[in-house]
Amino acid sequence: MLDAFAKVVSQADARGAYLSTSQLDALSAMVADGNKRMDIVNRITGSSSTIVADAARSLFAEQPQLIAPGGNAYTNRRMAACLRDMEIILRYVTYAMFSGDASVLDDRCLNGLRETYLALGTPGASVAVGVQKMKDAAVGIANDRGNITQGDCSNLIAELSGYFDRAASAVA
Ligand code: PEB
Repeated sequence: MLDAFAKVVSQADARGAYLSTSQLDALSAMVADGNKRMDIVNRITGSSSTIVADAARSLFAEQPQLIAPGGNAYTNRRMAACLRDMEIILRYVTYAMFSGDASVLDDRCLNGLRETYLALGTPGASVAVGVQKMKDAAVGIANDRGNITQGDCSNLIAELSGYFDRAASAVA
């Protein structure tokens, strides 16, 4: 599990080199946007239950076969497992966003997840739709300016979207 700093150090060390100017510039840009990054993580964390519940509700409205008798989220046990899975994925996305690096998401959440769903008979494509719905909600929350005037967040939003896309494509 790496963060953006450890990643750059490990890449430089593998080459036996000092940190390059471009590596330092990239990290320096990341530090400059640090408060925005924390704010995004904080907002998503604070709204996590809503993000998960709304995404699940919308997924089941679109794919009612999941909650019909015999469906993959039918019975409270499976419904609970499904909501829990979405919560876990969202939590790891917030860790990746905080770290500025996908490795925590990859190593601790996505690694083997497709195989797990295959073995369980859980439709990965439906999980991916749920993840995309969480992405839309999280991006909306992260982008919500309220009555604050603030700078450009597009790089951070693109990075955030990328973590959700990574999770969705890992299971689809
Ligand atoms: C991954 N999910 C399930 C299981 C595991 C995971 C390991 C089997 C064990 C269990 O039930 O707890 N666990 C989960 C995860 C990590 C982890 C992401 C990462 C660290 O440790 N059913 C649907 C929807 C979807 C769904 C499409 C969007 O209809 C999920 C939610 N996951 C789902 C369901 C089960 C499950 C298990 C229903 C239970 C399957 C079953 O027992 O039949």
